[in-house]
Amino acid sequence: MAMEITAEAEALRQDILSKLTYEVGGRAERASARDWFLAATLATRDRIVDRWRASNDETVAQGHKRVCYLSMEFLIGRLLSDALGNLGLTEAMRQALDGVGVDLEEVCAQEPDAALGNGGLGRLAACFMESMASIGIPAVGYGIRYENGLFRQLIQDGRQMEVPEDWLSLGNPWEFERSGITYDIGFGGHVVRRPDGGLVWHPGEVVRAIAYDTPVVGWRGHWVNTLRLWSARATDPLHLDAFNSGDHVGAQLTRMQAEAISRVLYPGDENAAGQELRLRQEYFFASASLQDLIQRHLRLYGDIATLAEKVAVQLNDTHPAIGVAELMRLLVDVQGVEWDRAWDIARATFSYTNHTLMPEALESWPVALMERLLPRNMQIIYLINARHLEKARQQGANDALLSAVSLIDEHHGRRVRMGHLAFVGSHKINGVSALHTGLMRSTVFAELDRVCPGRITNKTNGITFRRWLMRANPGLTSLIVETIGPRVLDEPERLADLAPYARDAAFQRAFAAQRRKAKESLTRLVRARTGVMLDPASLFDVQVKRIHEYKRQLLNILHTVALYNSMRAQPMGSWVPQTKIFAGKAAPSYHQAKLIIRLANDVGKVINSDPTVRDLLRVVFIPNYNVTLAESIMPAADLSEQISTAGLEASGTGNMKFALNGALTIGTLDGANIEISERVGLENIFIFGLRASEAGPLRRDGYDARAAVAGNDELRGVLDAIASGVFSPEEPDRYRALVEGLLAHDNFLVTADFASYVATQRQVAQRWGQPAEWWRSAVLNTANVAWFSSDRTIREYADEIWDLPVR
Ligand code: 26V
Repeated sequence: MAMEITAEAEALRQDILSKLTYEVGGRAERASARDWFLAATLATRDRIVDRWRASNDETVAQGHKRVCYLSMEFLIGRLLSDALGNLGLTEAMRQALDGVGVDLEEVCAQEPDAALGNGGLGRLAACFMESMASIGIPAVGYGIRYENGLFRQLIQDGRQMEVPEDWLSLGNPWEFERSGITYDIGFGGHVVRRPDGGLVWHPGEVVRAIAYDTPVVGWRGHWVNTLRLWSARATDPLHLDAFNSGDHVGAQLTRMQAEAISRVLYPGDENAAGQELRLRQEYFFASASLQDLIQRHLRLYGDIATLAEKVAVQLNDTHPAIGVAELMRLLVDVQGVEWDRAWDIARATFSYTNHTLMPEALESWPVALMERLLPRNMQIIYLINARHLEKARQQGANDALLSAVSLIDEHHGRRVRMGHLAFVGSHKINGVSALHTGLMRSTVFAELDRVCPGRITNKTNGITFRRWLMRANPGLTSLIVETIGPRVLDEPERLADLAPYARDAAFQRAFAAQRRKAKESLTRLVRARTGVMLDPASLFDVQVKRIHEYKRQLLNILHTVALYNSMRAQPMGSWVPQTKIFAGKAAPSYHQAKLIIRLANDVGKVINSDPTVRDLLRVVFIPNYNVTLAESIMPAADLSEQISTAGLEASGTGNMKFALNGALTIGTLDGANIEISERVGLENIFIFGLRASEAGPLRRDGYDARAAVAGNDELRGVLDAIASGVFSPEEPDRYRALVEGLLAHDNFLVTADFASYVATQRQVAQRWGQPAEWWRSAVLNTANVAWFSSDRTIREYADEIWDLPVR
């Protein structure tokens, strides 16, 4: 039956055809899916631009305060389906494309993921941008337009291989190049004193930052914000001097060195990179962003003194922390503001979010490098530090306290502590879950909290429900809307209205049917990408996130092997058929994490080809985890693995995505798991293992893994199998060192939590065997996690950090 095409769809169809002809230069008869994607995106973008201008105009006319979110990473993924959904144009676009014989899903699938981030920190920035637009908070996200985002992961013979991700190679229809918005960024050189006593920096090298703007559409299209990403260009692109003097190679090298700044995203994640290029990236985007927001402020208001009334600058971790010194330089050296006034402005403007307490992720830069690359900024850091330490001394700080709060670490070669710089330069410092904020106060920032009390505050993370429920799981969304009405689309708190249906057998069946569909679709995807055939009737037990020792994928693998051993010992036992699903990238230089990926793949290979456990257990590692893959995985998970060593996962946000889609969590009392358990209730979550208050001391005082293993036959059997080459018959010693390392120093307490984890997994299997109970818990998870909407998180930032009127 041909549906009548709406006027909106017909207008879209016309526009798409016109874009195809005049912008893409194609013909409908011969257009590729990629051509249609470009045409459809350009037509969609046209429907955003007027709202974008209106949002800007209103901000200016009303003199609204604006949030500038400075982040090295924005892990935004695909934009077309998100923009269509927020504009309410999904169905019209489907019809419009149907009209030219093209499938909307196929068109959307052409879009490469904008993988401009590593993991949690970058994805949080993307969810926050969407929420600020949805709430109508004027905001700009400032970052770097990396030509190569996070590497693409291939799995070859079980091992991770990295290939460059060139998301821009076919052009990016979303962005507007702003060739008129450029700033010069200096590096090196020296500082000279002017006759009037002022100081001027003469950089030895100047790189130009060019703005590229992408619109960020909020829910229902009411408000549109800007993602402004900086690209680096050589100031003298041809280096004519060098070129004309015959040094053609030298000229190219200088150009490449300048443009290297926005070439590639560091894939470090929780591991401070330490290279000069990384510091250049940090300063480059912090300086460009601050110059940009100052210029705009002066254009609109003409008075630098009111900066903090009109702009709130949020530092996403310490990556933009050099901005504290840079704003002081711009205020004092360029704008001529007197130091103390400038410092008040800076502190009122900045606030800083910490995302990890892992010691190896805490950034610090050698003083010598800073002096060479950013000589004036280094002087300013000394001046900030002198005043900061003087204040502390007046408050009675002794030498030990002074050395702990100093911006300069004198113990590891002289280094600038970027977390300290961000802290002293901010009026608020926040953690990302209740536990994490508490640990900030009692550990890394304990001394600074004494010297500068009252600044630390908690803002538990959230996720945007538009992407992670409505777009990722349209089937479940329809069911929810049919059941409790459409208000839930605008008011996530309404999800609580589902609770009364948790025991309703018909609703449970409908809920389970949606899960089943998502599992079937993931089964097809896994088969296409890995050749492994899954059973959608089995329990899908999922751990997807960056591969890191503290996240303990190894613990999950050990349980997998334990299960395998038990099933083989009693193949006729009454087992719950299970599927273990892993995905995630390891930092390319993180050998232990890469070995864990290899082990997961090797274990999968042996188990999946063993006929004894054919219908009982499957293990798959899905390559190249990214935002788009996550959108297929979240709706298909029955069990969400959140099993980090307690005290080490700052918050987690995958945990929220799973729970929202109705997965039950097996997890430690870590990060936001604690707050999830408080909301869904302990009967609807599987908590196990040591608590942070136990794990912390145990790790510090040294824990004896050998003793734990000696007392646990099951664990011994698992480790013996791995160490002796059961899963690597072609190279029996492949995992011997890994197992011996675990016994010698089990830093992340894998063996300590093993017994508790296995026992809790047994409870999971039991609950799965009682479907009415399982699905009741699943529904209650969805019903009870509305608080984890990033809209709620953003309202808290607006209210308690940014001093914005909350709408
Ligand atoms: C550090 C570095 C060092 C240099 C190389 C590149 C790079 C990239 C990222 C990082 C720090 C990553 C910190 C991070 O992602 N933390 C995660 O933040 C999430 C959002 O708050 C939170 O849910 C996770 O628990 C936390 O691990």
